[in-house]
Amino acid sequence: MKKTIHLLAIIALAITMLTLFIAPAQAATGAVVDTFETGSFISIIGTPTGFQSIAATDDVAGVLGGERDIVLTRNSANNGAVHLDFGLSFPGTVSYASGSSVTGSLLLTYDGDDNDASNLNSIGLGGLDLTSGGGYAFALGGVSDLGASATLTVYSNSTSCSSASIAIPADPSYTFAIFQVDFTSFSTASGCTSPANFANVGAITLLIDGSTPAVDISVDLFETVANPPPTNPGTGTPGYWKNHPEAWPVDVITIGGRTYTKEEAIAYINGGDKDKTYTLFRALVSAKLNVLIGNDSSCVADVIAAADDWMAVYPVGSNVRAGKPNSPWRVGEPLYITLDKYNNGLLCAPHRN
Ligand SMILES: [Ca+2]
Ligand SMILES: [Ca+2]
Ligand SMILES: [Ca+2]
Repeated sequence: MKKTIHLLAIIALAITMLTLFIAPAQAATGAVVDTFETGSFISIIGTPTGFQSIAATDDVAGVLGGERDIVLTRNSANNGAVHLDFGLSFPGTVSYASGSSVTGSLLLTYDGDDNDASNLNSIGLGGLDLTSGGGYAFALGGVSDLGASATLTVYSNSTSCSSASIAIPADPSYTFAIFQVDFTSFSTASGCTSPANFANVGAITLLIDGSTPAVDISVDLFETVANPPPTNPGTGTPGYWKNHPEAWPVDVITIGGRTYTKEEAIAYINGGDKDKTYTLFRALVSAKLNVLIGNDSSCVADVIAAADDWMAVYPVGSNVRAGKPNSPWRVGEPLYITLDKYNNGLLCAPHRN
């Protein structure tokens, strides 16, 4: 057993220099859950034999919720060793190791500063929005000599939680890799009756499975991944889009549930303004094209949807006149004004010029 641990330390030192040169994740970084810079060394060894569990909490600045809860468990019936270290096997890493014929698990919980590793406070993080800023996945960096699985569980409250597992393949060369799991891959976890809402998160757990005897598992990164912000190539007005058919990103466009070819749409854009359906049509076509080429749509997504609903009832050419007290344009005009501002680069995306 001791030999195994010593050998591990030697391998760790030998590989430390190599790991420094491994490229970071390609995706944009979202919220950090844990970087495992510091933490408690915990060891279970000897008698009483069989199941033993040790719980601890680490208050660490930079860890999600300010505190990491730890439960290290030995499941095998013998008196062998299960170790947990931070930074000893590899710098900036939590490492789990068990002796031959010894099995166990490591549970890390992020549920706020409750000073209680034995109980889960399912609302301890206070309704964190993991989707803000484009967050869409978790990234876990790690390695295992014999292979292991990590199960992530996200809680919105005690009855709404979702989980997903990451398989860490066996790699005796100890080359750290980054494993990503999308929020959409999660499903309702056992013990819960409904899925978690990733925009309202109260706790996150990471369960590392040590059911393979003598397995070594290290994790150096636990964070969320976000889509890069829109590049905002710039918006065009109806005048731009009708004069630059070659710039259209699509050949057909759907407005109010009806599909128009590029040529049909440009013909309608060239229509007059007495019938206000033409006015909203050209603004909506332009706004949709501006979004399709990669402009930020966050400030107009609702208005585009509302304008689509309006044009489903009043398709282009249905002769809606402005002015009358009960004219549908009283609803349509505010939508038009917002879309026109967006198309002129006055809202959340700049003008193309
Ligand atoms: Ca806690
Ligand atoms: Ca604490
Ligand atoms: Ca807790």
